[in-house]
Amino acid sequence: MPESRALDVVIVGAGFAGMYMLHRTRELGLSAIVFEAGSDVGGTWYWNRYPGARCDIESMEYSYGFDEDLQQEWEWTERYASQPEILRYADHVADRFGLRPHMRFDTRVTSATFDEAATCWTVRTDAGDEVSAQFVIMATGCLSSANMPVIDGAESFAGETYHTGQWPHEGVDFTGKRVGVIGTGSSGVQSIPVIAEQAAELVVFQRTPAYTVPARNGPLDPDERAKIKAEYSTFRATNRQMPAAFGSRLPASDRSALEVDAEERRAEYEYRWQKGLGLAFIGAFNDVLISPESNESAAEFVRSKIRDIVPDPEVARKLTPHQVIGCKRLCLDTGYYETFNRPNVELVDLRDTPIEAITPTGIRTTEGEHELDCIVYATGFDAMTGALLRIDIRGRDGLPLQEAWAAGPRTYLGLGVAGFPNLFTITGPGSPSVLTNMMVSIEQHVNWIADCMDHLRRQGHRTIEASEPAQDLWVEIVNAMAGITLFPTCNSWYLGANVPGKTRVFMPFVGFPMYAEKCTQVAQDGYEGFVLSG
Ligand code: NA7
Repeated sequence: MPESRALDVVIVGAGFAGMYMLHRTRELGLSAIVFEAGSDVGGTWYWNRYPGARCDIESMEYSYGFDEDLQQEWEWTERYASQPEILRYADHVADRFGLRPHMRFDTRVTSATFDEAATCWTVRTDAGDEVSAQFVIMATGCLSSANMPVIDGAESFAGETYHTGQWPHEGVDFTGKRVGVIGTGSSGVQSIPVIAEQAAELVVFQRTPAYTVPARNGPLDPDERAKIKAEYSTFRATNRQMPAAFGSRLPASDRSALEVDAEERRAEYEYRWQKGLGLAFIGAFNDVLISPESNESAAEFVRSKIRDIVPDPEVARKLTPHQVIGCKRLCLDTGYYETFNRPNVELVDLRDTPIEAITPTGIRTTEGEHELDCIVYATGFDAMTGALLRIDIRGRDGLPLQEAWAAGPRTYLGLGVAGFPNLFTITGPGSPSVLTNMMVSIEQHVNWIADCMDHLRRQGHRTIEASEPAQDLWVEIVNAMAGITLFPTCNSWYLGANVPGKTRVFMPFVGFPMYAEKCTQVAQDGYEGFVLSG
């Protein structure tokens, strides 16, 4: 039966953001519904079931910290959790906090329209629901709208095609198959070694070579796990003080890479490479993402590893990246570069030989045709704004969000948008989100939004809305922060540069602790920069 109720809150998305938002909303005694396009909870981890899918933040950190009993009872088994284990965790949380009765699955929100006279939103779905609510909270995820490249002849392919972000639930058996993978970001880097072991032949179509460091994943040491659990809340609090809200067991470096000699530099990179410290490889020195020379020293270290691992000089050359390391998100792998030493794996460098077309039997580059039974698109996402702009969101005076963001997303704190009262975005553009441990950013945003709704109720306000001047200034600050770093130097999805036609704007805010402090201050100052009314 389609819903036609009047509620306090509509939440869009049942990933980790939507789940916790629902929990907090219900704790406040507000009525709420979650609409979710998938058939169950989990968000990113519901959709990304490709072989080898795994989190690149350690499992003891990539989990909720809001409930002491929850964090004590859940036992992660691996250092970096696999997709199935994270999905089991999401399932456990949904059961434990009784969330599912308030969720509508297989239901995609199609529009949200602000009604000025009634000061409420009307939310419609593809299942015929029409719900009105005082607040709409977008928990739509940063990496949830698949990026499918437009390639000539793609529809003519007679074999099977898959996108890593929309993987079949029953899994895919590549045994005996000739498989082509397009894309070598995190999803390609994680899936390629696993597919290579199963497939008869694997052809990897690479446009930009990836920097990746070994995850050195393995079972979690029970002593280490117990040690963290013994002081979990302190551990979480220390992580929140880290620039990207994770990795506090390794103190942030206070040295420039240029301050030490070549031997010491190499030793530091080697230590992090051997220990499997993952994204913290970039944190070896405090200026790897700021100084081009420092960055080059880290990049060159990884390049030397590629030369060591891959004996064929031509393959090694093709695999070697030359962009700034960390500019595109660093990948964590298990045997990625080694995979290209296998006799059943071929690497096609699309910079030398671009794709001309997809044919009924394979992929044709300028060099000839590769015959394939399956094509895997590991081509990423329309990140951060894709899922929001797919919904027809209309604010004051019927202004479409698509129009308000025509020149790139504009928000205040990544939480609110001028002209769109009572609409919140969890980990929206303009907040640290994808540059951090997402679980920490999600909790920080959900707590802020819940406190804000509570404040409005208590003070008798009906609406809250970002002011234009505060938003303009915030957009400038986000850009200025990015400008200090090397992030804007490559065509990354942080900039929207991976999607043809998307406006090139650096979307996340660099630096979690400073951001979180600003949000707290804004709330303490009576939601400074927002207009409260009614
Ligand atoms: P990414 O990191 O955006 O990677 C997508 C890959 O697909 C990347 O190598 C792209 O090359 C490639 N790509 C995209 N379009 C094309 C076309 N048209 N032709 C050839 N190659 C193409 O997405 P992932 O899913 O791997 O990872 C996303 C995030 O998930 C990751 O950062 C982690 O946070 C988890 P390009 O680099 O654009 O040249």
